[in-house]
Amino acid sequence: MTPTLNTLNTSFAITNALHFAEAVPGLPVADIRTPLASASVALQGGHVLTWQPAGQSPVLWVSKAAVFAPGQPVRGGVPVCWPWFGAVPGKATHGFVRTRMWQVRGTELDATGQVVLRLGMSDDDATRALWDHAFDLELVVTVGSTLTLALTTRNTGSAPFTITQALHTYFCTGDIAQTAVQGLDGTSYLDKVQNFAVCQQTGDVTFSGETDRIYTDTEADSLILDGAGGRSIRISKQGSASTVVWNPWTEKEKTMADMAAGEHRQFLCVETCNAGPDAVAIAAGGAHTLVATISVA
Ligand code: TA6
Repeated sequence: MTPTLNTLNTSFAITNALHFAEAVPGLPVADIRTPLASASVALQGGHVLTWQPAGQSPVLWVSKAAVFAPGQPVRGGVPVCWPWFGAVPGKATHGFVRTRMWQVRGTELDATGQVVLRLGMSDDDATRALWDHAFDLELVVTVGSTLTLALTTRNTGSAPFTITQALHTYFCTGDIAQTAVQGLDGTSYLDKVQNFAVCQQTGDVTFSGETDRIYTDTEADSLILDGAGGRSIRISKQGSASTVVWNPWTEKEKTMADMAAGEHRQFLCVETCNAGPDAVAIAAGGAHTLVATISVA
């Protein structure tokens, strides 16, 4: 049962820092505004929608055509893909948690003025019908002049399980054709556009068509060079062996009802994951944490 806005604000609001409102009826969102940054986080999906550090333009991108409705994934921000990344026959792409309601477990204004929001969900009959394991999933979002997302999976069952996962981050860019991603030079990737052919990256990743790549065995920072926007965005990570880089370009964009015409030019995804061969095995009683830290360089 989703608590009412009144209950959420009574229990978790922070004066002059965080309060809950409804993006649309039935979709509560934590609205965060401090001297360091502003952000918004939907309880559905544990979904960070926006983040804008003080003095900067928005860093996370959301489509003008995004759908905000119960049970619908939102096109933008940081969708949480779990317990699988990508397509699984007969099941929702990117897992089931991005369309389920998460609970608020705690809120805090820390000593440095950052807002810390703790969200979580665990297994129930509905999730076990989709994926027959007992789990607890917790996302800790730390909002300040940097943005950190820490996703912890706990295996609360009596048998091991294996997951793939992603913090599927959509970043604003002034023009995708003037955008590059550094940090992946010399690595291997599975190219979804070429039926997952194994390829080698040489130099920066640049964009001149649909780009959909799982870079495997990659733990280094990525740096987005936004030439048209005149800034760089750094993505540091822990507990992540894969990096996905995605832009749909023109033809794939046309197939997406929740992406407006031409929007592919204004965003790219650099995703902090464990995908493809980089699946994570978690023993009974074990845990794993995936962390992404985003900063404007
Ligand atoms: O991470 C890239 C990708 O797997 C693309 O293939 C594309 O499907 C994208 O995710 C968006 O997926 P979604 O289910 O959110 O439309």
